[in-house]
Amino acid sequence: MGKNLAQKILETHLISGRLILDHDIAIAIDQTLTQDATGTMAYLQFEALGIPEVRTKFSISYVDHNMLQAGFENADDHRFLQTFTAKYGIFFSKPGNGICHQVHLERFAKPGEVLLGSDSHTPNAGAMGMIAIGVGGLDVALAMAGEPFYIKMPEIVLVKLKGKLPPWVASKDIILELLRRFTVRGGVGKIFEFGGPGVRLLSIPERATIANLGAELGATTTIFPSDENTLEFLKAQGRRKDWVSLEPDKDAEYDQVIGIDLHELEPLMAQPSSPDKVSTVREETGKAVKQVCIGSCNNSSYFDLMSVAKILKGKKIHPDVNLTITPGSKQVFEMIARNGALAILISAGARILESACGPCIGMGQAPPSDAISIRTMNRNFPGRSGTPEDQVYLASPYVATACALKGSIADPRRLGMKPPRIPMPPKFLIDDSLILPPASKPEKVVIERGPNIKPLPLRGPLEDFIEGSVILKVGDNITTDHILPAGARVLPLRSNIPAISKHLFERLEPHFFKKARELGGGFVVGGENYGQGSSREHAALAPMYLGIKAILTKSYARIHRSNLINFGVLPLTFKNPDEGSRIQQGDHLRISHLRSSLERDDLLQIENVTQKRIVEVSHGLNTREREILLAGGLLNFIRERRKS
Ligand code: MIC
Ligand code: SF4
Repeated sequence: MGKNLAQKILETHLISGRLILDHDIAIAIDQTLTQDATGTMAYLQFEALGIPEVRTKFSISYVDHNMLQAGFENADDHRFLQTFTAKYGIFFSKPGNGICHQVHLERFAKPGEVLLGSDSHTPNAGAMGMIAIGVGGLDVALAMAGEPFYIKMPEIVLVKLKGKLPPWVASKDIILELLRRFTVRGGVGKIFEFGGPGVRLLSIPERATIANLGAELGATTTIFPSDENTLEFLKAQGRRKDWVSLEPDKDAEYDQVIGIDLHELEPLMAQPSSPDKVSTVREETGKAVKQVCIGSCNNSSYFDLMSVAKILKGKKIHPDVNLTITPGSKQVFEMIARNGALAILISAGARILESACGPCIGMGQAPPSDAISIRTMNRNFPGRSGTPEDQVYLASPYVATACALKGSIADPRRLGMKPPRIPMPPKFLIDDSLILPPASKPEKVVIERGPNIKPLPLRGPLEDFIEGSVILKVGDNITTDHILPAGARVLPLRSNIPAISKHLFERLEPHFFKKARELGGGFVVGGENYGQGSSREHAALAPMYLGIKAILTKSYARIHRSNLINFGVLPLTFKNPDEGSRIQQGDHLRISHLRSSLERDDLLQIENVTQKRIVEVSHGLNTREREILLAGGLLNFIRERRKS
């Protein structure tokens, strides 16, 4: 039987288990990446393991999220990261060097390798023919310590691309089409592997746009073959030696095959406030637009910004529009500065931002009230931009630029010009001077810890009896942005769990923190796909810190479920989904003989004391996950294992 691409890479990294759907597997990790907002915790966790140096082939720490230095906190965290990485054998990409996924694609992603990153858009590197998975910081810490990564073998879905994209239709529209078909939970437990003749027509940055937004499907990852286009890109990055050819076998088998006829696509956009609320630009045309933001780890490449410059050349943006443009990396920034494209963007009226996440994560550029913001980003979850009741649409750079010119939602096909063609430069501008290698004398490095960096809280072993009230009941598709918001106010507290916990669930229930404190913890009830979106483990650490013992839902997003287990919070699902509507906020719940029940069976019985009824829940934990929970979390589990 022929092998698909994902199987080929997983097979060469398999440490235990079999590559059979839903079987537990452990895989070896070649590379890790962290960004600053998840990195400080990941490195504190790594430190707690007491290992002198990382055991991966390559590990890197990027600084791109917490870039607004309105107080000492972020700058202190940057110093911590710089000194920590120097000491432990990790590369450090300085603030200003760019957004982690863009820089990683340019400089480090390697066909055939496996990358684990503490950011949900790590699959961006799948464009380069690698298995790249987004996880919580603790999973990255363990990978740096040489531990394998554990996962259930995902379903492999072949997305067969046929034909050619019509003019003004971008690769963003391909992934928006997939989001329309699959929704934000349709990809859970799946790897999307792209193939078919249409793939050959997509450049690496175009593939990255698709791979990046695969995270919005809830997918484990997305992967493309490593072919001539990959070689061309790597050569231009001066990395010819990193190329290997990687294709699925001709008779490769897949769990599912779907097709997209590229020539049938048209410009699409995701309406507020979910990446899967997809409509055609045609349907939305004419609505007034007040802000356009081009950039983020999605659509901030040299090709994207050159296209924007070509369209804007000699024109001015609409007077009612604020246009921001973020080059994805120093490489992109410097190249457009040197070739004059930057001058075109400035002259058209754009506000140029530094190479960082910026508006994507609410670090500035919150849009005005009651106004439409068009963004080339990957997430438009409610309030993420920093403005409550925001109206953020996601679209390609073509659409975004057309909107900036018109002052309303506009179809780029009506711009009255030919779409720009940006050839691959024979050589990108290569200057890695902002990427610092680890210290040659690590023993001399003193780690700088500012007062914002507080020790990592841990819980003890799982109790045999837990009880408490349902402090909060929420609906379907709750994102980690709902659970623990980001933005300029909260992000600087990422290294300080006691402080950040005050913001837990604040968007849904402003008194959550106070209630949790008064009640000494309790339970949270959710719906389908609970915890979608970001990999931030703070959305599990803060509930643990406030005494939340278990979450009860209909289903979970992959990364958040692992994060809950890693920090000793039980992720339970209702056996009968109707129970989700019966259970009420305020109900008092009790679970007895928890430890022995967990060891015995998949089902647990919860006593709803208020309603005087028994609720059956399933934990769906495998043996390892059960042991982690019994130990009170992954760090306790690993330490116990190392002692014995
Ligand atoms: C995001 O896009 O939501 C983030 C911010 O990059 C997160 C990571 C974080 O919360 O620090 C992600 O995607 O994992
Ligand atoms: Fe940064 Fe936004 Fe990309 Fe997350 S999605 S890594 S916040 S640019």
